[in-house]
Amino acid sequence: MLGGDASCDMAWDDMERLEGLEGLREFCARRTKKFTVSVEGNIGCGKSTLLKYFESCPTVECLKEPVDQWRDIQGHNALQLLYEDPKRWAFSFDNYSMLTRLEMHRHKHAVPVKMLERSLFSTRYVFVENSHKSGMLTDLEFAVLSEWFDFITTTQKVGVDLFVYLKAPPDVCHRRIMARNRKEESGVPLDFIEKLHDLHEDWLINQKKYKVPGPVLVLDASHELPKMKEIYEEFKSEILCGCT
Ligand code: D5M
Ligand code: MG
Repeated sequence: MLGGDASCDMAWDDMERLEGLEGLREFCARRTKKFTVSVEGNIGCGKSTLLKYFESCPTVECLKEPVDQWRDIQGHNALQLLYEDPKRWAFSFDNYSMLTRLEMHRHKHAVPVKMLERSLFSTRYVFVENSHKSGMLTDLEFAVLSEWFDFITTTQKVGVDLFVYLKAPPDVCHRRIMARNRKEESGVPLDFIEKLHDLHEDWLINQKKYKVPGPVLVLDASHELPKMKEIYEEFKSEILCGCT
């Protein structure tokens, strides 16, 4: 295993004595330890695809990144505004993004594994960090978001048992973003993806400025889908913290 407190209070093998859906419910009711896995990585690295792959797994509940919510905050498309005029809208966007992340972290799951598409931590250590470094957030706006983050992470249950880092070269991500053709992202420059890549590396690999609050499993996400599916299968047990 990967370290961290990933021990189950009841062996998954015991499932064999508890059959079918009823057995799964019984198992879940008797467990006290559940797992939260956060899938991290650059825009276009394949996070949604990985979640989709594990969605049908009865031990997993997947929570997609709330992009649709960001596109319609009481009629406002925050994602579009962010890309159109980041200096004006980064604070509003990141503020709201943190709220929706907190909702994901607090979501109670009945099955053993909750799989998140990104976390509060990547919002702060990658996106907010990048917006500040590139002058899209003023020092004051950055300080406000940082204090919110510190308050939330010290007072709320937002723990993550495993970070799965889908690592892919920026040019590969950029190509996939252009191919998926999300209208808000049509003008995303490669340079932006490179900056986000470096911040993911700083946080999840080098752990220079910020520590990762959990173990990290790094997967090479540079391949096309058929090979990616093989990688998901190979690492299924690790990705699901043993709850396959
Ligand atoms: O796509 C998610 C989209 O949302 C992508 O355009 C980046 C954007 N995003 C996500 N979180 C943030 C924050 N916190 N700030 C700015 N932009 C953000 P995906 O392919 O799932 O990464
Ligand atoms: Mg996605």
